[in-house]
Amino acid sequence: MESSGNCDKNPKQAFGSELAPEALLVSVHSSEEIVGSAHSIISLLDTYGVAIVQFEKEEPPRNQLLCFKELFGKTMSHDRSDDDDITEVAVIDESSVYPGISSRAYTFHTDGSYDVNPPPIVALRCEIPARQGGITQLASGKKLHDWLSSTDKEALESLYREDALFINRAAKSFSGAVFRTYLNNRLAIRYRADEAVRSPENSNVRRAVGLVHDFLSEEKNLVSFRLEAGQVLLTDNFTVLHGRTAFESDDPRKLHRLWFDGISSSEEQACIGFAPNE
Ligand SMILES: O=C(O)CCC(=O)C(=O)O
Ligand SMILES: [Fe+2]
Repeated sequence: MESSGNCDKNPKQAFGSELAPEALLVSVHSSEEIVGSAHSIISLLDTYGVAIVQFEKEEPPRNQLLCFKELFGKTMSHDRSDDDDITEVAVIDESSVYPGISSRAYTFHTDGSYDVNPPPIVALRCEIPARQGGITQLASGKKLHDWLSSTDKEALESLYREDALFINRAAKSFSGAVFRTYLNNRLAIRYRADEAVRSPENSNVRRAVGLVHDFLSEEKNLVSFRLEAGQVLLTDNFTVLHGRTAFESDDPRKLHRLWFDGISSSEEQACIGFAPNE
């Protein structure tokens, strides 16, 4: 299990547009050598909640995703995932209410936001980048929490309510908090804002969700870049929100996604979640 002593030293760092995407890159020759880069990858995840692994060798997407089991433990399945729990991310149904399988923008979200236990670690590997658009966007949940804490405590508190986020997806519905305590002294974010989300009934929550939307609309709070073929975006799903911009509907853009429980038997464990500013 996670050593909380180690995690106490890693409260995570808030980040915005000043963080150059290149600072998140770790170059690795092949999937067989991933353990040798574990320290660099986990350090980035512990600092910001995100790392981008660039594989130099051409290998099947499957190898370049499954190798992360050595760092992040067991894989977790999804409604559409295959026997290895891998899900293809491409234009599958333009008319679907779910932006993830269309070419529409996929706004900022936590993966598995409608599950009681969302995946702690998300890996997204790019196979074919978009010709135009399809830009990856990241936002720090820690920065959002710190900003609300210093500007509007009432709004922040309302986001801890169990009815702050109400999601309807497939046959599932879920009601939960945007911010919650996770493993004693750490916090986790859970958010999405697409068609699956119902407007909050409570007026404080409605106002707070409006502030979150404002935060996520400001360029200075976002890191944006094009994920290239052979790159794997790794996020601490409880600290960092991710999304992507729209692209053309006939674009062959293709990614693969795999979720991990974050509990590995290796020496180093990633610290999931963040600590708030005092
Ligand atoms: O298409 C992308 O770049 C992101 C996809 C995504 O966030 C997801 O499938 O959960
Ligand atoms: Fe996602």
